[in-house]
Amino acid sequence: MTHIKVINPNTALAMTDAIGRCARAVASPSTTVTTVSPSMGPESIESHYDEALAVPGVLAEVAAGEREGVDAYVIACFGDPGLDAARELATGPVLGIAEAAMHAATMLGRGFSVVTTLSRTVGRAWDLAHRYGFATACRGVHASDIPVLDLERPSARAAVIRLCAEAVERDGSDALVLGCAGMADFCAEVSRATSVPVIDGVSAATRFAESLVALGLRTSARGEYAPPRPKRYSGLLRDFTY
Ligand code: 5HY
Repeated sequence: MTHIKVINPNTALAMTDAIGRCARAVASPSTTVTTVSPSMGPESIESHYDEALAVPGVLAEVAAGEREGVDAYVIACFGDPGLDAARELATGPVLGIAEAAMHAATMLGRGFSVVTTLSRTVGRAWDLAHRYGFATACRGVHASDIPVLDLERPSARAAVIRLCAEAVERDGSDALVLGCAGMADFCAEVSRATSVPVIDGVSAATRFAESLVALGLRTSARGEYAPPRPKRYSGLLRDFTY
């Protein structure tokens, strides 16, 4: 059995449940998927401040996963918060949904569009496209300006689907990346509205994580992702002493 821990870095439990359903829907029968929200953190992540304050919760869940014998992790937030730090703690692979979705998109088309939530998160999406080497393949990042926790509203869903179709036409792209874990279950409807491959990072990251484990591959313990050097952390972070 492979055990994948999917971490929703925000504390919105309804969203965590929806993310869990999407991950389990694509996972192999021989894979156990546990989906969690940390006990600390922002109810949604829509700014650099939110993202920074989501990281300790992500790292606490990875540290707990190492004690639980987890084989791989998925960070289910499109900013991939704490991805590098999590890789320093984890033995198994750690995948961010933005990274996984962008990789998948470039295997399916020459160029992709991203549809995300608030316009203030567009810069972060471009940062990640550059970081992951997809600055050219990413043809556009489009904000729906719908707050993360409003995505479950039917009107919001319809607006996102419309924007996805417009984005693909406007950018002339061949694939579409859903820029929020809260859009994970929009895939089928967006596919019908766009007729291009639509990638949800939660599903892509879950299957990629499974594949890396099946290949016997783990995060490198040498160099940048080597375990952090032991030291004291103080104040609210004293429990993070490594
Ligand atoms: C996400 N925020 O996937 C990101 C989306 C965003 O709480 N889950 C969040 O807007 O960056």
